Amino acid sequence: MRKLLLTGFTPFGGESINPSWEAVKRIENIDGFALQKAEIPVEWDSAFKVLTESWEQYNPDCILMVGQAGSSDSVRIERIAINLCSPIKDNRGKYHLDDPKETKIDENGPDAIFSSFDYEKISEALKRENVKARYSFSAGTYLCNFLLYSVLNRIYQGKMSTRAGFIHVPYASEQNKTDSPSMSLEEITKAVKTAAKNII
Ligand code: PCA
Repeated sequence: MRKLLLTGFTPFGGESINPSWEAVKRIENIDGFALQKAEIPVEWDSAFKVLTESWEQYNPDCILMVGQAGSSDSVRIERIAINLCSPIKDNRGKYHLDDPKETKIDENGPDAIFSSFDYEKISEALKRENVKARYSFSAGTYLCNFLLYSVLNRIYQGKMSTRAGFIHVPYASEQNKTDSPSMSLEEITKAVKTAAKNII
């Protein structure tokens, strides 16, 4: 059986929940996969370390990371990660590398790396489940892009066969964001489960 590592993030930006982790938490099993989960802190210096610990311990065939994209009205299938971090403070009030300027994730790494999951299969499966979803060609320049780039770069540098990708989910309606689009946690959980099932 294939092994899947599924991750979501802790709350950030003053929120009390992060729908990405709430959805991951609710998923108990995925047909065809042995499932492992990790909650990733919204902290530049520990996010990738926490994911790597689970990676090394568990040696997954696939990694699906999930994050919240508050402004989005649909599930975003992230196709690419870039080697750049904006000077945005994390949950500890810190910048990437403590530098209040734009920084690279890996000084010697490629400018961008494509996700390696089966994005077409995921997109079609989400359509079948009537989940509003689209491709996205920018995961931003904050922790989500940082985590996706770090994972894809480790696979690339290590010539590993692990398949990895990222989906962004909207706010959960339970977060009561009256002026932003949202989806119910139930719908978001269905979306994450469907994406995970079709990752490969
Ligand atoms: N979303 C943020 C970081 C954590 C999360 O859930 C992002 O899009 O970068």
